[in-house]
This record gives sequence, C-alpha cells and structure tokens, in this order.
Amino acid sequence: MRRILVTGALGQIGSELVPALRERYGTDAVVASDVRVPSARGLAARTSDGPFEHVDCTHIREIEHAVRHHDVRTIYHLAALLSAVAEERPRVAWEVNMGGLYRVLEAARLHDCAVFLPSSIGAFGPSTPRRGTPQDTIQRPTTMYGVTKVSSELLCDYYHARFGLDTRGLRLPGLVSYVAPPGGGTTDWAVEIFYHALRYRRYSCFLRANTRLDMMYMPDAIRAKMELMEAKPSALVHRNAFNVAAMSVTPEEMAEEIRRHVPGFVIDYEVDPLRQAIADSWPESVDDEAARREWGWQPEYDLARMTRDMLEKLDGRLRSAP
Ligand code: NAD
Ligand code: AKB
Repeated sequence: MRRILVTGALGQIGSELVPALRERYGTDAVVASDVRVPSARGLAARTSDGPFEHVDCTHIREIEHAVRHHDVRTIYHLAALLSAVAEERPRVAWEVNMGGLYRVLEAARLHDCAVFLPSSIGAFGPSTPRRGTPQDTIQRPTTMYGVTKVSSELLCDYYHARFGLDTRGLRLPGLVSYVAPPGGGTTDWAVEIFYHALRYRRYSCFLRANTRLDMMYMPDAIRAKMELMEAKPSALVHRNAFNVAAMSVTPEEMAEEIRRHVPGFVIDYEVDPLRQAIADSWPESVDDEAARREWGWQPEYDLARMTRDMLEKLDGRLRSAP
C-alpha cells in the first residue's frame, strides 16, 4: 500500500489534515508523526486513530525508517517553528525549518516520494508590494521564519528541477481553527479572539487594531493542500509557493464581526512589539490568481461565514470539554 506520511502532525494544521486525509484515502493509508507523542485523550487523540510514528525530522534515519516501514509515497512536511517562536529561537528555527526540510527532501529523493510543503505569507518582507502581492515578486523577509520559508521554497524548486522530485506548496495566510491551538505565530490572535469572546466576552489583542493581514479558515486550507496535491502535474507552472487567499482582515474588523454574535464583546490592545514588527513586515493581501488559474483554487469561507461557523463549533467544543 502506498502511504502518506505527515510530519509535525500534532500541530494546528496536522490535527485537522490527518483526519481529512484518512477520510479520503483510508485510515491505514496515512501515517501521522511528530517529535512529540500524542496524548491518550484530548484533541491530539484524533490523529492517533491510525498509524503513528515518532519522527524527529532533523534525523534522516527516523524519516527513512517511517518511509520504508510504511511504504510511504507522499510526505506532507508540516514540522516547523512558527514566526514568533522562530524569532525568539533563531538557531533552533534554522535547524528545524531548514535542517528538517533538507532531510525530508533527501529521504524523498532516495525513496521516490512526492513532498508537500506549507510556505507562508511570512516569506515576504517589507520591500514586497503590500497590497495584492503578486505571485512572483520581491522576497527579502527580515525575520528568521521568513528567511527559512523563502529558502524552503527555493530548495523545493531545486529538488524538482535537479532530481525531478514532485514537490508542491502553498504560501498560507494566518489560519483560524478550533481543533488544536496555534503554535506560536504572529497570527495567533485570530484564533485566541474566538476563545476569549466565548469565555470572557473580552480580548486583549497583541497587534494594533488596524493591522491588516490575510487569513483563512482551516477547512479551506485543508482542501487547498489536498487539491494541489491531486492537481495534474502538467497544469502546474509554479509548483512550490502558490499564493492562496480567502480574506484580508484587521483585529478591529474581526471583533466587529464577532460582536454580531456575541453582543457586548470588547476588544482592547496591548501591543507586543516583536509580533507587531513581524506583522508590519508582511503583506496586507496577496494575489492568488496563479493558484486559481493553474489548479482551480477557490475559497469557500469569507469573514462572515467563518465567524459564524467558528463560534458555533468552538462553543460546542468548549461546552463538551471536561
Ligand atoms: P504547529 O506549531 O502548530 O505544529 C508544528 C508541529 O511540528 C508541532 O506538533 C511540533 O511538535 C512539531 N515539530 C517541531 N519540531 C519538530 C521536529 N524536529 N520533528 C518533527 N516534528 C516537529 O504548526 P502548524 O500551524 O501546524 O504549521 C505547520 C506548517 O504550516 C509550518 O511549516 C508552518 O510554518 C506552516 N504555516 C502555518 C500557518 C498557520 O497559521 N498555522 C500559516 C502559514 C504556514
Ligand atoms: C505565523 O503567524 O507564524 C503563521 C504564518 C502566517 O505563517 N500563522
């Protein structure tokens, strides 16, 4: 059986990608892996319904063992440090984000696997055009996270051009979801705001009210990954770093939308200079025309639809939590 390996599977994306892949391709066809071990109960348990391997992606032997043992043919490589954590720990970020990707690509080359890599709007920098950021444009990021994301895009391009590896990827915006918490990014506020709205009707945001960034609801992001990996190779011109967009919002606008459902919700601002500086170096909105043209990308959730669904689903989870 030709299986899929997901690295970093216990994080915000993996906690929803693994169940979605298992629903589509079968439980045994998807091997979840992480440097952490899944907890016996709680959110992470959803990824432990099927095969799980402990894989530290900075150790090629562990990747190769999982690939050989499970006859893996596709790797969704999610393991990485996110922007705020990477800025606090740049050396570790380089080792995990670049060292991990290099070893995953080498294992993929040796065992003939396709690779999916999530890049980010963090791959852009202050000299990038900020609105309607084109697919192909200036990329001079000023964060360690951004440096690793641009380098990752290039390394994936290189492995495709040099070794014919089937590498594909998306530049994801900030992701909003209710299954697993975000892992230390600049856009974490867009998840926290929903938890705080339901629990306390109040949220103190670490970015300024008018900080505009691209966001996407997790169901759209999961579908985008799977659609890209299923796209005909001949249709792809860009391959490794497709801009994808769904909505471009500020904390003030998201609070306003939440207030339609949670009357009296209050937001205030206690700005964290580190995360504000990162956000200020990123685009406000990207142009995803190439993704729409080359493999038919189309988001389903705008701010209003996402907010309604997020509040409903999160409320259900919080009420049923022990
Ligand atoms: P996350 O921080 O929630 O999860 C990352 C996972 O990687 C964690 O479970 C962690 O234990 C694991 N990990 C860390 N070091 C590892 C190692 N050495 N070996 C194996 N696993 C290791 O991150 P996420 O939000 O799920 O993001 C996944 C990917 O998507 C990252 O590359 C991230 O840059 C990218 N991305 C995420 C977002 C977002 O908003 N969540 C947006 C754009 C891009
Ligand atoms: C982060 O804020 O680091 C991530 C991202 C947009 O890459 N959510």
